[in-house]
Amino acid sequence: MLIDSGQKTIQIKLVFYGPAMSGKTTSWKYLIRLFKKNVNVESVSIDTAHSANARTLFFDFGTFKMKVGEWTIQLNVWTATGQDFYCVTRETVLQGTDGIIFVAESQKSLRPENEKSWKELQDFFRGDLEKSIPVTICLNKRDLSDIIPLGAFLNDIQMQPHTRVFETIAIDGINIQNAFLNNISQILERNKNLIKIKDLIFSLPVLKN
Ligand SMILES: Nc1nc2c(ncn2[C@@H]2O[C@H](COP(=O)(O)OP(=O)(O)OP(=O)(O)O)[C@@H](O)[C@H]2O)c(=O)[nH]1
Ligand SMILES: [Mg+2]
Repeated sequence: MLIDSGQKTIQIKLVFYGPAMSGKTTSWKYLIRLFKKNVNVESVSIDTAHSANARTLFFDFGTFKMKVGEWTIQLNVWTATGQDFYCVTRETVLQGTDGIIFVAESQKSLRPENEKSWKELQDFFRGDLEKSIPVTICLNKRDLSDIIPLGAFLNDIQMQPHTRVFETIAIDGINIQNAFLNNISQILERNKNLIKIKDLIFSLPVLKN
């Protein structure tokens, strides 16, 4: 997080992370559309060259500026690629991030992929992930039929009690904004001594669909 008290600007970095094809780019695109619709938000977005089948090659990146009172919050939002061929890029994308949204797969057949990706993420943070950084989980694709029950998922992914799980449908934007705001609120809460503007946490705008 970068805080410029003179300019009254706070920069926050957030990364969508998770197994291949779980819906990271779809969630990110939904947020981009949402922010672009909102008149108070300036935004720029880049999705890096996607392969022919629309897989993310390296990352997607978007930046949004929102006015909250007299402060400007600049949100820099990235997605990491889930493709193992490009796994070296994942750690780079995570550098200096303030928060992580872990987008998990709901399809039963892909259950081990969640555990693998979650373990990789834990390893990047030497097992200290949720202590060092706010994490929010999206259990995505809840619209599909053969899906992992929430209870079974919670059993697979051993997370800290303070980490929240949202059941999402990224293609329809269901719960994506809630997961996003949960992560941003945790980031602001953790840094409240630095920011000294508690009200900020409670005044994040909820954008209209
Ligand atoms: N049914 C359903 N399909 C979804 C949902 N979210 C994403 N998808 C589909 O899943 C596929 C992969 O979505 P992406 O957003 O590209 O996944 P990703 O995690 O960015 O994939 P990589 O960048 O390759 O790791 C696409 O065909 C999406 O349309 C969802 O909530 N429900
Ligand atoms: Mg992607």
